[in-house]
Amino acid sequence: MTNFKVGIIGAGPSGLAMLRAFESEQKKGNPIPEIKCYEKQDNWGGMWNFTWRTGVGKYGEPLHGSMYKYLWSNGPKECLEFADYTFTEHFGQTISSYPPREVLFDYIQGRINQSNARDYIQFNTVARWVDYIEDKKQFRVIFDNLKKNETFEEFFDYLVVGTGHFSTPNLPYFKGIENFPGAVMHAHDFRGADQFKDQRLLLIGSSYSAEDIGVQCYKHGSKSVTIAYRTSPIGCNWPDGIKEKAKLSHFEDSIAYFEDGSQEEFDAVILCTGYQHKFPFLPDNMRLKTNNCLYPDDLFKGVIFNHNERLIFLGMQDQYYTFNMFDTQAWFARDYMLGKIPLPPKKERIKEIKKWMDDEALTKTGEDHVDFQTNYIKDLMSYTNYPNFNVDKVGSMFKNWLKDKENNILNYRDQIYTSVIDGTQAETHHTAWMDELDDSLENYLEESKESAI
Ligand code: FAD
Ligand code: NA7
Repeated sequence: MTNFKVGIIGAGPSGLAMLRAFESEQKKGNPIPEIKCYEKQDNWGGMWNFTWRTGVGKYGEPLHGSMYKYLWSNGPKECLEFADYTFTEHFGQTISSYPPREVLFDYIQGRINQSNARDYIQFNTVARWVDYIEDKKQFRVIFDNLKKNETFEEFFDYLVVGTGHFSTPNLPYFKGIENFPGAVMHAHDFRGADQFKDQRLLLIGSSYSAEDIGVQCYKHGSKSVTIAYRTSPIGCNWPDGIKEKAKLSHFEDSIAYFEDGSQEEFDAVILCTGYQHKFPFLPDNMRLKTNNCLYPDDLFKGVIFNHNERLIFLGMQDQYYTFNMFDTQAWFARDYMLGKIPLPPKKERIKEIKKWMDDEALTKTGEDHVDFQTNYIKDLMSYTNYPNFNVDKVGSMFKNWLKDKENNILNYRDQIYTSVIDGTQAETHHTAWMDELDDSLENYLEESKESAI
């Protein structure tokens, strides 16, 4: 064991990637530091650990989960596949390209269950506050053991923050919304389409949440779905029953007024207005301050905090790539902590960060964003021994996925892709996505049903 100690906050896909990265080094017979991971929920998996709760959790903490019933992967699984653990290896059979939440959760667990990673994690434990002790070059972290209702502290030489950033809602005010008579909620509190059956729904925002909640509510029987965008529409070929409208102006009771002069009555409003990067346990000088973008400022290689080189953030970017990006970040962070990757002087780091940020500013289309993140991952991979995979090919799959969605938002999940890791071509799911109302693992893996497509 090396003589330093690493603290990991969060056991979602990012925190678990960090544990996996160290484990793979250990398996090679190489020394690793002492590691401790703290997770405020009672299980791992982060967002993928579904909760029926809203508001606060069992112990009164702000609830982390934003996922909902009937959530199916919103991108091809081949674009997020772990390079060291394939879907085929996990399920022992070929599956479709767009599995439901429970299936992806199972896959995440499958990889981490191969190790003793659970022993490193203390569940029901929330990070409350962090200090950096300059002369010792250590972090002092105060935690609450929620179950025991006890506070304790731990010291670490490196601190890895993997607490996600799709959990604290961005909740803008719209004039008159306080008098809207029906349900008003943020996407964070949406737990499924059932309650909106036969209702006229207004969704505010025009990104992933609006797109997916809108389509799900349409699928599960909402009377109509209207998506109000601020800057630009999602721009799919919407079916009758879903439409987009420019900027919402205000509400008068149940009527929404739009800036084009039109008005419409609604039964419910869901604010799909995104999330805030929120780190209530970090003091100002260690807090990452960013909006949802592809290259947050102050993070060297998108990972190492530039104002404190021992503070590491994982998964803070807006995400096309997910699980495989967290892996490449974790492998980079591991080799940096182990002293295998030297840190350039701060001036050079600032220059490099600026270069990436300038490049992001030049991106305009979804395809540009995909290229940007593809290049980012390729850069990270060039530093470590994360198993090589064809990132450019994954980038091409993402571009096809963008086209699929544009062509037909209702059946893009019926398309199939081929793994770049093991060459497995996905199976067509036994039921077309629009007809599939059962998102359970058992139903999904049932092989006997004949393909309906
Ligand atoms: P999270 O998964 O958010 O995990 C962070 C963990 O940190 C949580 O377990 C949390 O409890 C813990 N934590 C937070 N604060 C503290 C604290 N103070 N102390 C201790 N623990 C703490 N990605 C895809 O690839 N495909 C999809 O289809 C997809 N759909 C999505 C749908 C929704 C509605 C949302 C919100 C996200 C979706 N994502 C999807 C993106 C998803 O966020 C990532 O896949 C992934 O979960 C991010 O992993 P993470 O570990 O960085 O963060
Ligand atoms: P995103 O992708 O951050 O998008 C937020 C959206 O909210 C975006 O369209 C914004 O419009 C819109 N927004 C923000 N503030 C406002 C106001 N005041 N008025 C109108 N519209 C607003 O968040 P999502 O929740 O969609 O997706 C996050 C993750 O959750 C994602 O990874 C999914 O997988 C699930 P803008 O374009 O800025 O004008």
